[in-house]
Amino acid sequence: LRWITAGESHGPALVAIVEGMIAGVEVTSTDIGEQLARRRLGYGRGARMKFEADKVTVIGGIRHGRTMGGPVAIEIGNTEWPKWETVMAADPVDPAELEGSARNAPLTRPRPGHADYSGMLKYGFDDARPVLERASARETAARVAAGTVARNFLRQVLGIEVLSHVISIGASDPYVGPAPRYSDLEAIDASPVRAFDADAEKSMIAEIEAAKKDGDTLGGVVEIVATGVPVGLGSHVSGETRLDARLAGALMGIQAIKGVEVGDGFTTARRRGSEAHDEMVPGPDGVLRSTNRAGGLEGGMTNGEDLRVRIAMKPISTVPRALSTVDMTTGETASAIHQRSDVCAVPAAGVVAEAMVALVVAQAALEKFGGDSVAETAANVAAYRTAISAR
Ligand code: EPS
Repeated sequence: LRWITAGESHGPALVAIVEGMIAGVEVTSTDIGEQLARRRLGYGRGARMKFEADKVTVIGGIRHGRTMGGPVAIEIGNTEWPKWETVMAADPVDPAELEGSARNAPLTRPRPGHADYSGMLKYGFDDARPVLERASARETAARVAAGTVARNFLRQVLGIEVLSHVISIGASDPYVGPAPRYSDLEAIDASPVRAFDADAEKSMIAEIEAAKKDGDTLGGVVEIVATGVPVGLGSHVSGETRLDARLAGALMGIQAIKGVEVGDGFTTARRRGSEAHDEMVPGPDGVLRSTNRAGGLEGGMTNGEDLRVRIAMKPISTVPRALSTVDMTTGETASAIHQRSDVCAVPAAGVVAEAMVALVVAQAALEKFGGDSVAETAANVAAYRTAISAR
């Protein structure tokens, strides 16, 4: 399974292509739209979320609600496009048409924390526009669309569900307690900060309100959980086949993510071995664990427990109270670019992270079980389950 996205924040559309999905997976544009709607939720989002609608068109790979085995291509139209038609035109435009356009004014004051500065130098631009258009987290809409195909495959063929919840925003009191179940997802999505717990939610909202008042932005921590994962996805045999490495890579690839923790991660580093691992006890259908500190991953393979990973998101780098920078044209001290911005996009990042986890787990599942159709892959999964339950 491979996936790729194309498109700019203020271009006509984003496109996602998922290649290598088996035939027979049930996916509709409504399913994709529902996931995209979840990504738009969240207290602290900026004005654009109010008027940008995600317009989904499936371009290929799905017929009558089922994948056909070919690449699945999904387009998400930017409803903002008419305002950017000239500034972001693919074909050359008459310079007179751009004259006096505020939208086209060169952006020469890179935002600390953003891709602007390195991108301008690396790609040889005097204007940060071509960098920020692609660096923008608008692109995550395409990832969520791609992730929906993986999600539906995991549910239909393996009974795997992927969910997420926000642990903390800024310096809010972090959630401590058991990981939620898939049945909790509706309640989590109903929380304006996608919190699992009312106290944690209150503390997160207070943080966002305070940051907003101060013209500031916030990051936070999100936990992603996958339930129903069979033993043996990923492999210990090489660094690049380890599922934890692949999950970390995919999650770090989300805009603004600065850290990934598998299971109890950094807390486990402070524990003694006797307190760090998940002891095994015999159960009716195989080995049981009394704890899940490892986050469902041992030796780079799933161990049958829930997958549990956390991501750390940095505060959005478009800070309303603009930071100091250098104007790349004049070389003088300046205030960083500021247009509009979100105060906090941590709740949305959880939905994006679910998509990335779904894609990576689906990729590992297809490697393990193979097949070209739902019937064939499901039969392979059933045979494996029977084989391991006999041990
Ligand atoms: C983004 C900046 C904002 C967000 C955008 C991501 O856009 P603009 O600069 O046009 O105000 O609204 O997010 C989305 C449009 C989205 O759908 O998530 C950025 O710089 O990352």
